[in-house]
Amino acid sequence: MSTELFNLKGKIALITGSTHGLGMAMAMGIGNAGAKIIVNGNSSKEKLERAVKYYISKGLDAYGYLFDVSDEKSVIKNIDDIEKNVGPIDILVNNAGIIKRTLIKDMLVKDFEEVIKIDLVAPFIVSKHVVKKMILRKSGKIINICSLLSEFGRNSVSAYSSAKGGLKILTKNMATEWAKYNIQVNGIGPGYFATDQTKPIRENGHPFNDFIINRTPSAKWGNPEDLQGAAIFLSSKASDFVNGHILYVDGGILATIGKPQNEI
Ligand code: GCO
Repeated sequence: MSTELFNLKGKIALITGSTHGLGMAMAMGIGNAGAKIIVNGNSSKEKLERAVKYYISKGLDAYGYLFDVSDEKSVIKNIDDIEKNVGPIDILVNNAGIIKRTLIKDMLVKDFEEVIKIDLVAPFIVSKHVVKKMILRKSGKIINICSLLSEFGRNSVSAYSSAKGGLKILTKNMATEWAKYNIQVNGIGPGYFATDQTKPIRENGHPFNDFIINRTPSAKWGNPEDLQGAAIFLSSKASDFVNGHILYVDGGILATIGKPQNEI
């Protein structure tokens, strides 16, 4: 049956940064397709526990692990614990990320470095240690959450787009090194989604809100659930010969140069 291609029953998926936002929506999708969900957060134990309870209340099999994805020692320890206590990580979604919106001339080096550390170095660290076990099993799926800003610049988000541009190329490097072990590494590039992260540029009459609606052929912000299809596809057998691809889910922004207000 064709739906079998997308069935994730019996799989275990670690989704970093899955206590809220896009990570949570993708984890829900992957969980509803049958996988056990490893929920990861770093900010607070309570928030993690609340998220795990939420997943369980929705009928999913979910387990929480609190760790900082940019701390290599802690990553190694938690991956070992997950594999020992829950089972092999079949699917890794490198989703955890941060953004700082400051113009380049005003941005502190330490702030630039912090964004690069979480958004680019951490996916390298987590993948490096998860893949070692995937290589032994000759099977695995890794999804790096890139961004529309893997392709574009924008005022005030230089560190974020540098990291996301780097993550796009890192995805291709991972695919190059690991495809021969039957490990597929791909990326998802979300466009503009209605999440907490975009709240400051979306609400209270912020001009960016109208700009995005006008700039997006679908003429709206994405709903986090819109990412579920892409996440399931790249986690499943359906994508077994797809390697190093970035799947943009952006309502068509990348397809167009945009339009003036009056359409013509
Ligand atoms: C911004 C947004 C973006 C989005 C998204 C774009 O300030 O431009 O927050 O960074 O989060 O990644 O695709």
